[in-house]
Amino acid sequence: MVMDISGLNFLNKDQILKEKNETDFYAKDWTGHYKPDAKLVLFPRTSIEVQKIVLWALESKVSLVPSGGRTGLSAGALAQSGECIVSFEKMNQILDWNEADMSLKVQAGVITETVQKEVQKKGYLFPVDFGAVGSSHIGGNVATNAGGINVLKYGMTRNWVTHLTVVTGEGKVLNLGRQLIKNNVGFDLMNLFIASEGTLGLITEVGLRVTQKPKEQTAFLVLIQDVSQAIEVLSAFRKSCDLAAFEIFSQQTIPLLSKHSGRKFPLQAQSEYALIFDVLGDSSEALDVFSDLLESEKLVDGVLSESAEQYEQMWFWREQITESLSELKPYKSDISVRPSKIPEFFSWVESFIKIEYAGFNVFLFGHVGDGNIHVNITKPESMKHEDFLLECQRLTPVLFQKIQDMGGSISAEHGVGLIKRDFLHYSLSEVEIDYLRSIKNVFDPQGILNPGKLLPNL
Ligand code: FAD
Ligand code: 2HG
Ligand code: ZN
Repeated sequence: MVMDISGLNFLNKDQILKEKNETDFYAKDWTGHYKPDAKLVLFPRTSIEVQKIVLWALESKVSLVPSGGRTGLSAGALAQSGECIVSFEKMNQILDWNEADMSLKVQAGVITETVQKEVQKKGYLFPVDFGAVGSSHIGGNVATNAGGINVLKYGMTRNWVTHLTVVTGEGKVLNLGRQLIKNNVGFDLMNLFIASEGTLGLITEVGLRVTQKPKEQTAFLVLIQDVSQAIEVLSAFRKSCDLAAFEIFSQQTIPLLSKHSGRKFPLQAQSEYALIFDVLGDSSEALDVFSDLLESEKLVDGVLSESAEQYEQMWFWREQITESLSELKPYKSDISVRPSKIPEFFSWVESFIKIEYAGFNVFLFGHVGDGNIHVNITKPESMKHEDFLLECQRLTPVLFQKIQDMGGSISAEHGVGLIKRDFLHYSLSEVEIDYLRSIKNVFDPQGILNPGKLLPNL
């Protein structure tokens, strides 16, 4: 079907892309696996232009897919049925900084790292942090409620949002939150749009609170033999130290990263898992805990950072895992359980893969401190990619059933998008899914916003 774009004459030439070889780039995220197909990409510069785009889409019966930095891992920003992409790339202005309020206001297309740097220049911290901040947009972070490495201390993106300007699927502009710290006037509409993955409205402006920068920050990189020790080590440090991040990765990731970078892992001893965590403030108490744990053989070995350079070198082994695995095109799942259940989850996954998927490799890593694990599985070398995808289809319901049995969630921080929408019932009851549908109908009654994402088809 040809799309009538005469109603888009409020946009300049450089705000519209029509050629397939150009639109494909904007029609997919990091998920891979899917074939992109978008008719059009639009680049609004203001909230008013976004509103006009929605009104045009309603009139022309066109579906819109919001697109941020396209680093999403759930195919949320994917267009595969000739939709129109709304890219926020040109909405990249920092709008306001207010020292007294410790608050920043930006357009939705500002890159996350730019927000971090801007806030740092002012002497403060924006603590949402993860491997893709150099490309992801703040609007995308809000739309997915991104987590990352600092959730243990600072919470998820939601925790930092004080304002959203949103254009709903009806073309109405809402100013929500108003950068207030306290604002209890009935239901919290602003929070409904956080983690809504572009299905309720297009986020055009974001107000963020910031916090104090820690005076000192020390990274500890330690080896453990058994995953149950991860939780013991977490508890031991948490009792007396201010922990920001607490992450785990299995030893199998190390040769991959070494191969990519030529770097040498700083610890020699053999062990099943490594933990990396940040201690804020004075590290003397943490050093005592560290020595006690080494002495009682709860830790195999460990180092701590003594300079900014060492800190960066140590975190490299955690931050770069996704990039290093990407050429192996792994099956990925992002799940959470209560931290106390992590050991049960690890041993279940490992023995399940060993028994049912001999020859496959499982890489377990993630934010163990908050119970969020990333399961990455790669195929045996001899297996064809299509066969691997079929095997993964068989695996997903078994994995999600285990998560349901453990009282966990099938999506911890990456969202639902397209890849998990048909599995929502493993985490939500039918009644809850019905309420989600009702909310969708309130804000997007014609279903033009990111159709087919987040909610299972009826
Ligand atoms: P996109 O991928 O462009 O879009 C994501 C979703 O948001 C889509 O549904 C899209 O339609 C919607 N959307 C985007 N912009 C808007 C808008 N302005 N209004 C309405 N809807 C919008 N995620 C984590 O949570 N923690 C991690 O630790 C983490 N690490 C990562 C590491 C790597 C190497 C990579 C590649 C990804 C990682 N991610 C992580 C996933 C991803 O970076 C986050 O989900 C991020 O928040 C997505 O932002 P984006 O701008 O790229 O959004
Ligand atoms: C991380 O924590 C990201 O590194 C990506 O959330 C996880 O690649 C993954 O599976
Ligand atoms: Zn993560």
